[in-house]
Amino acid sequence: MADATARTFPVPTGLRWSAATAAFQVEGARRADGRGRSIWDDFVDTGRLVKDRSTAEPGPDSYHRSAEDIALLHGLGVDRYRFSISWVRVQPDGRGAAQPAGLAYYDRLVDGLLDAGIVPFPTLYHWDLPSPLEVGGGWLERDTALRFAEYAEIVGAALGDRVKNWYTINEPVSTSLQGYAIGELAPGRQLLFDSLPTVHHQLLAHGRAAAILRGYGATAVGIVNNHTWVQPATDSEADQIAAHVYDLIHNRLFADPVLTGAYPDVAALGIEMPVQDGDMELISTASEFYGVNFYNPTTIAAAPEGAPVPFVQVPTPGVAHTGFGELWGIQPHALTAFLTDAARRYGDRLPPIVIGENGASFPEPDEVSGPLDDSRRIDYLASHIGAVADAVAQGVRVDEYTVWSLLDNFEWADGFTQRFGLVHVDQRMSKRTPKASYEWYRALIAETKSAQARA
Ligand code: GBH
Repeated sequence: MADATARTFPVPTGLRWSAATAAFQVEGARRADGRGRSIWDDFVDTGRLVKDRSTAEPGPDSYHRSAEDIALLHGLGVDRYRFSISWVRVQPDGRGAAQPAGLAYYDRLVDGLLDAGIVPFPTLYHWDLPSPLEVGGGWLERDTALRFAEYAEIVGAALGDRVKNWYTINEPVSTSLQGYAIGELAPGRQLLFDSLPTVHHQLLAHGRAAAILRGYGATAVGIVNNHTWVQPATDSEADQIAAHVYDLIHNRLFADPVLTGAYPDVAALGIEMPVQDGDMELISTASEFYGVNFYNPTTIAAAPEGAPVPFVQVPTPGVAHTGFGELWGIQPHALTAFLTDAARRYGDRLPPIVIGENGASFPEPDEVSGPLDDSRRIDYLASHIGAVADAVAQGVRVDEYTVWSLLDNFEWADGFTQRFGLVHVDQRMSKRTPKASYEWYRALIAETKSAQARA
């Protein structure tokens, strides 16, 4: 059955395949080896901001079980593994000397991956800002970008001899909009448009870290943004304007500076970025790839008069949705539309695209006695890989596709209530049980590789 689903959709040839996780979501072991505190420790420890009040422990407990993760990746046959490095394991206070025990964990992980023939492709920052830096203003402050450069220096020096591919910052849009503007994610601030300096400081941190990592021998460094395809709820002028504004804020505010060296014109919205001399050159230094995380389309209507922001998100009509609710619609051609639009908009400035995350959660039990038949996840993945193939057929260069996630894990404010894994993980015993989608992805990778070998 899994195979039948896979054959319904085209599969692009020549792609590299990967699967992803992030440190805070899978590692557990929050007190091990001198690890410091991040804004996510603060968020979970309030005991009320996370849906099921879970604390990210033990979860997959990858800090102690990375050998199991590597074996699962090896079994899948992926070319690469996307994981993230925890800043507070490396620098417990977000500044100063490195913590050798924390770094040693990543050292072992990298060696284990290389031994298994898997290219390590870490993310330097996946949302876990050291708490002391947040106390000082977090990403609202330029100094945080400077601290980030220091952290990149330590990690580059430690791993740069073996790690050549890096993502700098994961989804600055989520940190800015959900973390600082509306407060759904850490650090839980509700600054609305006043959050926007966090955009510039994260992009600046990306630019500085990329230069540093290249200095340590990296051959591919890029940012990875969350992108969505924005459609107006109706063709009324008000909805079209609202959708345009949302597209500017969610997509172009993050992509334009990196790909064109300038922010889109947001002055009309009262937005001014704290740009200093040289920043835009650094931010737009050509990257070897552009990272795109894609989950769902976004349908936008004009907000009622007097609302704090001029747009509201409404369900995308006529589409099914994931376990995350009716706003997370499933519309694969929205991914094709985003990719082809980006290729048109940015032209030669757009480097090859790496899909850094794509995946879906559906309600699944915490305990299983064998492989879950997660056919809806298989459908989601197959149809989105097909959407990538459609974009490739229209001339977009996509080099890599990454499933979110290798493992069921701590889904931020939703705790362990949303499961994205190819591999089921129960919350308390950290037992890993591959789902049907794991076997499906394994077969897909094997098939495309043997097709390539024949070609
Ligand atoms: C990614 O972020 C994260 O990088 C990863 O850590 C996380 O586990 C994964 O995705 C799954 O959530 O307003 O209902 O339309 C996800 C970024 C931004 C995707 C908000 C969905 C819109 C939800 N998300 N977006 S909705």
